[in-house]
Amino acid sequence: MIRPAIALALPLLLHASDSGFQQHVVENELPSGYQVLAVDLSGDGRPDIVGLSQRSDTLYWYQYPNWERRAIVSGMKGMISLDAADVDGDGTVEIALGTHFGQTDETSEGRVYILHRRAGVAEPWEASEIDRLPTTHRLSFLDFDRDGVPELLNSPLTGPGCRKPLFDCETPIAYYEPGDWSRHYVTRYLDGVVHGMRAADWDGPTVLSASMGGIDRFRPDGAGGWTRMHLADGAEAMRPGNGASEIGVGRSADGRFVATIEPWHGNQVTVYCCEGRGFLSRTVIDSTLRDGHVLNVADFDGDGMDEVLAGMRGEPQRLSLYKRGPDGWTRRVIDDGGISAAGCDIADFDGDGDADIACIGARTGNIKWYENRILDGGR
Ligand SMILES: [Ca+2]
Ligand SMILES: [Ca+2]
Ligand SMILES: [Ca+2]
Ligand SMILES: [Ca+2]
Repeated sequence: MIRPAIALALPLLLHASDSGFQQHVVENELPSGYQVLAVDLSGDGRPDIVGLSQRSDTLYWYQYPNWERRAIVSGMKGMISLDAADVDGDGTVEIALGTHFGQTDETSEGRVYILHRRAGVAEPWEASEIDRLPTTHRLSFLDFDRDGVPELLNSPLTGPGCRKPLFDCETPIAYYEPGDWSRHYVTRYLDGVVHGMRAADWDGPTVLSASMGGIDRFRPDGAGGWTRMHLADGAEAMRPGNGASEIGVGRSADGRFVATIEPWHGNQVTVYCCEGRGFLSRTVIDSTLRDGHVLNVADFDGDGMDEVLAGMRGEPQRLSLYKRGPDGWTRRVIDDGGISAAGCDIADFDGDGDADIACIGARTGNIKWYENRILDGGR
């Protein structure tokens, strides 16, 4: 068998090392998985896993440690995104859930629900609809005014009137105040498809967006508004093949770096280095993804610097971890073909102090968690 010349495609990579992670199956029969969320729903202090499928009408959670599956809510259509936080201060989390997804406002109602837990862990939750914002796509809680109550961010895929194939429109990021859940805006003026939005703590609460217009950073200005900083344009190509698709921010020896998947559902893992240099250095550290859909940044080996996790839905369905060294970035393949990763989340599932990974597969219809054994000496 003739293997492709990976060295040509990955000039900055040395060689793949042992995975350093042990795989565990959580679910093998959930079609069209899209997002996983690690959150303690049972109250034992360990993260459980919520798994969202685009084809199922039921939202499931899986209880640590045996991953027994239970329904959170049923009768939902076109689920696309969720996040969890305790918004009413009673000590248990609520879940925000986005449904009725479609790529434009012609095809998507974009309903947003808050799910409240009832008494027992096995009972279905109560769903309250709080908004309809077409193409609702990324929900994330962030206490950006730091009053102890998290606001809910909602980043739709496209804005009003957006149409295929060029998606030439302005797209907002909205937020809701817990309580009356009134809708406000971080911005109304992102460029075309906004596939990625991440709430982060970057010298305070920060919202990062990845759109056809590239990478933007929003910070609360302290007076009820937001300050926007355009960090980079992303991939340069003919629309709609331009810009960025997923986004994360991490720590390096040279200050903060930003990592992305580019362009929309793209083939590149890209790193912008670094904050002290104005993110002027753009480095494509892998260009072999197909339908890249996962980008997470965390410190997996405990050295205080962050690595980049990236995954793809398309063949060869590879999940990889990238680490910056003195000679560039090296890749560690964590899963080679066993998950068409649509979403991953990072948590310490086994409680040994290091960051583990949970991912959900689209075509593979599965959920796995990957036990971090890097500090145990590899495999
Ligand atoms: Ca609560
Ligand atoms: Ca708040
Ligand atoms: Ca590290
Ligand atoms: Ca761990």
